[in-house]
Amino acid sequence: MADHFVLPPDGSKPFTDYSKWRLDANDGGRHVWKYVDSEQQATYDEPQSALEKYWLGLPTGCAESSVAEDALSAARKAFHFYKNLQAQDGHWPGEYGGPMFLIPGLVIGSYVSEMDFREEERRELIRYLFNRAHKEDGGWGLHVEGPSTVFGTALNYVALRLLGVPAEHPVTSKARKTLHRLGGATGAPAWGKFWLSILNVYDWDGNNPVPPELWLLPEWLPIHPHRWWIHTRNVYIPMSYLYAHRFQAPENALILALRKELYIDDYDQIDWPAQRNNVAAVDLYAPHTTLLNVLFGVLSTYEACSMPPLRRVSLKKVYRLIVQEDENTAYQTLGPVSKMMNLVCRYHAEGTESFAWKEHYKKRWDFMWMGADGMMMCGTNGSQLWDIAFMSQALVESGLAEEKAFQDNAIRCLHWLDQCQIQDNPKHFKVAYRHPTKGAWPFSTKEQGYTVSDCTGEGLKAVLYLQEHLSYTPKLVSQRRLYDAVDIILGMQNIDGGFASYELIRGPKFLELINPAEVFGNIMIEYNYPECTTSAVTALSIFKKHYPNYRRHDIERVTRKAVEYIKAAQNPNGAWYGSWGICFTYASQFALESLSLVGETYATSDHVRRACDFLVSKQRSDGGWGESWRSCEEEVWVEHEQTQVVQTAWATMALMYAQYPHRGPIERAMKMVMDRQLPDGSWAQEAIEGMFNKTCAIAYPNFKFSFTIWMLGKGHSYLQHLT
Ligand code: LAN
Repeated sequence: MADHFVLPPDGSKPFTDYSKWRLDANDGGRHVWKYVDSEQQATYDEPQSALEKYWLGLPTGCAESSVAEDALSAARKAFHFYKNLQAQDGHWPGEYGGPMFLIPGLVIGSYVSEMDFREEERRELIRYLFNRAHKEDGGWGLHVEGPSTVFGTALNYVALRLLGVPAEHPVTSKARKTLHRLGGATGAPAWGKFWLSILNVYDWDGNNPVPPELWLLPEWLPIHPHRWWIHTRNVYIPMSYLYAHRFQAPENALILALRKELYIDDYDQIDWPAQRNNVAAVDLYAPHTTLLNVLFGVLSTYEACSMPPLRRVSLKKVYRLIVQEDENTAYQTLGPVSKMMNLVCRYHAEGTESFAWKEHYKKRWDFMWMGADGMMMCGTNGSQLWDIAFMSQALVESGLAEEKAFQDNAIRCLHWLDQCQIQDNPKHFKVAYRHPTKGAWPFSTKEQGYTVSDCTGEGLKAVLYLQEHLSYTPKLVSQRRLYDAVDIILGMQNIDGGFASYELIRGPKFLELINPAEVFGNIMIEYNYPECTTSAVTALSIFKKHYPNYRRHDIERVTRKAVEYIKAAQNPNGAWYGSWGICFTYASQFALESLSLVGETYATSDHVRRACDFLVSKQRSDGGWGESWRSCEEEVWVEHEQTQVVQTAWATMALMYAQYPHRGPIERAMKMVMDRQLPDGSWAQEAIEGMFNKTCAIAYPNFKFSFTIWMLGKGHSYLQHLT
């Protein structure tokens, strides 16, 4: 097959036969796309499902009907469509793309570890990068909607070359021009420099030190890495291992060619140490502080004189942490960056015949998603729990779950949520610096196995709604397990009342001064987030309604303090700044849900009134809201060119939590969302929905179903009760 494939000039048409892709999604929510070849035909002679067709961008053949008459009918029509996208096991699979620095890790990490791709995967990875290259300049940014950067362009260029695209192809030629205009790969930020060094197309001397010895510091020290934000430390653990070994792929013709292509200057003439702090202006978000530069200076001196015994001990320690992380997560690891770095470390230490190499090989698939534009690498192994939790609540709150046609769907939601709850602490627990997990829900799957505060909150809410508010569902999640979830949540409140993402805040704020990543903000420690805080406390208070006796006083105390934190976190503009979705619209929905718990509404609370007035002031003439991802970066409201269905749903939910007394804005918003509904009941994909670390956008395509259905269903009865 590889022999007949002539690389097309662009990615407008599929590079494989799309009717042959099948999704395996019924193994605890694991997502694996497979290509049916002749030997497998027997296993796959079932026709493609609507679910598969939808995500591949093929016509689904689902029924179409005329415009819905009222909001509830629109919600019903939407769910009639959306239930076709539910996997047999109950969850809604989906793409989780957006960041543009993940395919390079996948491709470079695989290349240097002697891991191949299937031919169809290779082609569609290429096609995805072709399709994501910016029309104007041929480069790539930090994420799909961001302008071309050195990080995005240099690394995705390398990925294409490793995947077999020649340097003279129109796509690579155009990208290379942009890379050179931006100054060449010497201006890549630290993580870019790192991947290029691994591949041996950038000199290790051009990197700031990443010493594994940090792990030998006493644990009580405020800067000890176990106190860092979990994603940052899990990236720096394998990074320090590979840095200490100065791991690099053996030179070959392709590597030598890349050394010529990536730079403006002659590779052998580059002054590498001078490149350590060279980051292109378009890439830079969080410049080094003086403190960090001084620290790097000291560490560089240490590197120069190197102390082998200390290095040996610390390497042992970081390698142990890598193995423990792999084993705790069944070789998924916490995220996509650590996934590929851990994989390279295991390859370096144990080779291609090891169990670890083979498991890592298989688990790459969990991050690879086939879409209409080709194959991408996702931000995690999916957003399974997060999506099903919102959808379950939407089903119950809209009243749709009571309808005969949808009861089976609701029961399947509950089954999935039941199996997803983590019932034990990690295998390697305290030694791996892990937070307890017993009773928690994770963001994606149980196998990945990390506690997230708000995922536990939304998971618990979803189970309570399904088990307690519906007459026909079995009580799959026992009282004991609900208590375990409550214990987890109660244990995650920080002293000032807020909730962070995966753990308690472990380190001091000044650690942010040594953020070495340059392209992300707020990554060194955990922070409180209004979104996480809301999911946690709203879950507690719904739980308390059904189980009034369990840890009642703790729940009341925690709720009070959380609400105080929420109030204190309100932005002067009246809204709340959101870190995980875009942006003021997203977080204000959550914050107002928190305030509604303690009876603070538009009529009674100044906080709520200011928030509503702000939101209403941003409603556009078509009834919708439209906020750009740039709000997160700039920390002020930035309008989007178009209004967005998902944000309109969030803003309207916010107004309803606030018991906003005027029907006009709510009615107009609902009408806008209904007007955009397509004949099959779905909504078209609009702008990207999610964010992280201030600068990077990430896709939540299932939100255009869950939040619209929720808002239309809730809005329908809200307006009926408004006098
Ligand atoms: C996510 C996705 C989900 C998200 C929410 C649950 C929405 C949030 O409320 C808490 C934080 C969390 C779990 C989160 C943290 C950071 C993640 C894992 C991501 C945004 C998905 C991808 C991102 C990860 C850090 C990407 C890799 C990049 C690095 C900087 C390591």
